Amino acid sequence: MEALSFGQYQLIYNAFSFGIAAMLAATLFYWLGLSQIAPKYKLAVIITGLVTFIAGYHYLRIFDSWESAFTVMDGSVELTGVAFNQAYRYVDWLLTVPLLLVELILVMSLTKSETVRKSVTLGGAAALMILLGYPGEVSGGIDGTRFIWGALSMIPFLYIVYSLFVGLSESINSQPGEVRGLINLARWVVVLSWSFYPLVYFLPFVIPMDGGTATVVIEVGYTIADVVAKAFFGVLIFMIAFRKSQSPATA
Ligand code: RET
Repeated sequence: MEALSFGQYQLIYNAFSFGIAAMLAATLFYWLGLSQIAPKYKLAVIITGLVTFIAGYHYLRIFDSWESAFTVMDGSVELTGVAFNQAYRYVDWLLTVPLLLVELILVMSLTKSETVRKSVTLGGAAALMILLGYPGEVSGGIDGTRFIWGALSMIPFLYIVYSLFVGLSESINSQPGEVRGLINLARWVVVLSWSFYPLVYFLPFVIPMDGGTATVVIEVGYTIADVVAKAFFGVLIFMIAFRKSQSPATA
């Protein structure tokens, strides 16, 4: 990790603080709203809250690790020698990314065997994607190692995007009218917010930038993507579950 300017240090510090607040508030919102949800959809909403709770915990740890990595005095930022722990993000994603897909699948109320099959294949691909990205991220440099692991991780990523678009489109058409639009939107939010991660990962290769700028792009970029992919996506899941709970046909 390179030394940062005071502004760069602060920007990342505040992004992490925003991450903690957004994830913990989202958790409260979903769980406090559980009484509005029919029993059939409670599991999807409980998992939605678990995802943001796990993320809120990890943002607390990330924030802590960030503070330990630097000393700030009179506006000058120095490295303490304690490494900033990149692994928290990947541990978080390993747990939450498969759960996010399971959320989407559960709220669609498919048949039991289809639910299990889709959860296992998509959840498994998501876990593989994160495991393959990890060695590239922690290697530190913007170099060949980062590029190759990132490229390998793109394979399961593209499989997931493909499955969501082609595989789930059929099930979406059989959904009740009042939630079809919302489920379609949730599918788009997954694809667009998830595409943001590889974009952030590869951006320093495309646009030459110094180490400090690359750190800001990566940390702030992942944080924004996390809030959209977990907290905002969770609100959509909550709304789908809520509408289905209100409708006599699906409750
Ligand atoms: C990596 C490595 C480079 C290639 C790809 C990646 C994809 C990461 C994704 C992460 C999604 C995380 C979510 C988190 C929280 O909700 C690992 C950056 C494709 C898609 C959704």
